[in-house]
Amino acid sequence: MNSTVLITGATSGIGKATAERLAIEGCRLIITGRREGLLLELKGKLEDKYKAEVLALCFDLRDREAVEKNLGKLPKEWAEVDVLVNNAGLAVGLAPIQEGIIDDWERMIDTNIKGLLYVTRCIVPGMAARRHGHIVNLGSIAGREVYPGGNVYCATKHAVNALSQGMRMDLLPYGVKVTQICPGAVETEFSLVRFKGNKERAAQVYEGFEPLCAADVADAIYFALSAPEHVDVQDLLLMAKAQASSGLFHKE
Ligand code: NDP
Ligand code: 8X3
Repeated sequence: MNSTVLITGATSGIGKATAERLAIEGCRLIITGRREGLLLELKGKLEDKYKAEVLALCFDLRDREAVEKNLGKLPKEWAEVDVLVNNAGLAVGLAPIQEGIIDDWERMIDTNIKGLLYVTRCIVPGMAARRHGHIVNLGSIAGREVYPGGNVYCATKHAVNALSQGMRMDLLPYGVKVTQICPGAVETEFSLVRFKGNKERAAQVYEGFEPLCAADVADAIYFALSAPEHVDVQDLLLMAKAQASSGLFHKE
């Protein structure tokens, strides 16, 4: 695949695994995240191990000015982005609505909805002008169902679901494909972030069954990206064999 791919949130989990998967496939990669050390470590690995061309951009995608500064005018040789993977996102807390922490709600809304929109607004006009491009949005089973305590996180992923459909409609005349990838439980830093660094609480989420791993999701993303040009994998829901719905697991 001879594509230039921008992946948000590549310092960990699904974004990192997708960067590696696409480097193996010969893509040029723009990787982003806030943790500069991890971003540069990944850049070095992709360059050394896979001989990939990599541009690493360190910024917080909740900061609109920072997004515009970094992505509004990419260096000339990186300006034509073929694929945008809107991956960066997080859940913070699992409190019932009446006990919710408003700062946590704002972190989720600002990252999962507003940050995704800021990035999309920078990158997609070029795709439309070139009549070519592919957007991959990381939705979730949490964008299809709601579970107790999931309130605001689920709302942000329902928003990603709506935005994916809206983007597809608006970009239809421009030949830009839009794919939503909706995983169930994937063992990444997701639960560590949700439970604010509590490793034991995070580990409990994945006890008793084999969850998806980040590479499983990266494979699904590659499947969508490698479909023939006339095919758009619009929506892909993938779960561990031991998960039937957001709250139903077969644990042993
Ligand atoms: P991780 O916590 O492992 O990775 C999240 C990534 O997002 C990190 O690279 C992080 O980078 C980046 N990120 C978070 N906030 C910001 C920010 N403000 N600015 C820039 N980058 C940010 O989680 P996952 O890999 O699991 O999650 C990736 C996506 O997949 C998310 O959208 C999540 O909602 C979704 N998802 C995850 C599932 C799961 O069970 N794990 C299931 C379904 C969907 P840094 O901290 O360096 O900024
Ligand atoms: C992450 C999966 O079910 O924890 O989006 O919300 S879930």
